[in-house]
Amino acid sequence: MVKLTVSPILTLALSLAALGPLWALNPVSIKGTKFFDSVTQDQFFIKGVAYQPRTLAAGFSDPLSKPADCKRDFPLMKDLGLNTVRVYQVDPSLNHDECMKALENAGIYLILDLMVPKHSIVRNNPEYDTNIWNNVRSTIDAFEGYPNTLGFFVGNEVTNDNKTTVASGYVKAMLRDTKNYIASTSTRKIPVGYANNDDPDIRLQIQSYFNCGKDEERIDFFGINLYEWCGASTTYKTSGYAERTKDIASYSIPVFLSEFGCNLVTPRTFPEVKSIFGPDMTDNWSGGIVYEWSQEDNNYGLVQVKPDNTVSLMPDYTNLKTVLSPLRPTGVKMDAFKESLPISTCPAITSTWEPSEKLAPTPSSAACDCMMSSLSCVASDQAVATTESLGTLLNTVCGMTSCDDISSNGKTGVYGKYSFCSPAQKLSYMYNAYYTNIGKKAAATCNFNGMAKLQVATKSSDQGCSNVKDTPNSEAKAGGPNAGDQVKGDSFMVALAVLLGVSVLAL
Ligand SMILES: *[C@@H]1O[C@H](CO)[C@@H](O)[C@H](O)[C@H]1NC(C)=O
Ligand SMILES: CC(=O)N[C@H]1CO[C@H](CO)[C@@H](O)[C@@H]1O
Repeated sequence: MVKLTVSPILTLALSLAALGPLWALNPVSIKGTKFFDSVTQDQFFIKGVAYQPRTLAAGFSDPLSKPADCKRDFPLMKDLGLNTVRVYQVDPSLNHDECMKALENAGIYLILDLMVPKHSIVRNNPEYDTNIWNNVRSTIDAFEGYPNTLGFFVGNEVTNDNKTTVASGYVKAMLRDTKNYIASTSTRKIPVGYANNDDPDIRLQIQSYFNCGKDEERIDFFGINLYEWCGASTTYKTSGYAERTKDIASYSIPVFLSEFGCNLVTPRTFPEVKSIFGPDMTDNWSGGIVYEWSQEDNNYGLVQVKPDNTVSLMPDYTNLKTVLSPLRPTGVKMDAFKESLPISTCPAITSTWEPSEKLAPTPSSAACDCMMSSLSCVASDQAVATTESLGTLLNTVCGMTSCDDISSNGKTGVYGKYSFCSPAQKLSYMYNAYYTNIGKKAAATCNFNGMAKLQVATKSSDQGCSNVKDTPNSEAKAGGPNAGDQVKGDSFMVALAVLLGVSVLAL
């Protein structure tokens, strides 16, 4: 019998290794117009599916926080030949380790949307405030450590016609902040993109807009939600797909279909898949994301989630697998790929393309907190609790005294010094302005039917407050196991396991 003495560090390595597979997916990186596996240097084509099951959940639900569902669904996606999921909404405060591991085990990457309905830039009345930005930062914190986080979408169809173009300026401000934040907090340059709708009036402006200007204000990849190919009687040429390929032929960054799969003819047979992953499109596109995994009211499902929480495959699943499985685009190798195209020219500002070149400032909670501590009259708890009517309350006070300090105008490029504060903070600032300037600090003027209340200011004025900057989300990072450390831990384990394998063989 051979007596083995195992050093403590090897024991540690063994027990860590027992926790999960030793391999991790190689991060995907971008060179020019294409995605590549950063280790093998193979070109990477997105074979994706939109993943946001909502059948059994009332309202908001984070699909990457439900390990049982993840383990049910991801092997089926792998079987179908998919390598990417697009998720639209998560809750950054929940734990995603198990689902991200389950994704990785299935060889699948994540593209995650950063804006959720509750905290988003609204196309008809765009604003970019601390609530939105803090949620974005927390989401980046929660996902940047996973090696299979392929990218983030900074917006999805925000501007969707020629009347809502100002909103794109606010998205671009958030893009700038998102890219700067990733650069300062992440060990890996996770790319950031935008998903466009396919509005004929403005799609080319949007495409150019997000790929023009300064480095930090440009997306790294572009998605088009494309539903032009409906049914098997349509072809690459007649569907509009060939036209869209011309639109992007000289675009300098990777483009893919961030959603596809028209369902005017059902069950879907996905004839477009042969073009997307074949010679028609692989020179110019990087794949696509079929809409969507689970059957919902809008009838796009590949699978049906049943009441007992199991799934059954729908005809669309089988049909997609049939067309997808023979297609294996190989593309080019990263080191051999030299093509480099110029960035886009910014679209001219016209009556149907209105965003100002001057972007909204970076929202700073620290600036708003500083301002709040200088106020003597603030919104009452009752006012803050009535989130829906904050806008109405603001309109009322803005009818009485100037709201310039809290307003923003993305068309003229004029942004008030507290335009990025939360609605409740803005209301407080305005109640205080009314109380100070019009009410001459008479206690009775800080009331507004119980919506305002007096407080003791801890600062004598708000001077300098608007320039106070936030630091990166240090609290969020210190709060729990940092996913970034885990990744480093994984490669440490791989290295140790390799050493261990060698020494075991040597025995
Ligand atoms: C704006 O969009 C509408 C709806 O698509 C279209 O009818 C109109 O012609 C467009 N306006 C301009 C100036 O392009
Ligand atoms: C419309 C179209 O197919 N455009 C281009 C796609 O990519 C190839 C290779 O880079 C070009 O030669 C095509 O002109």
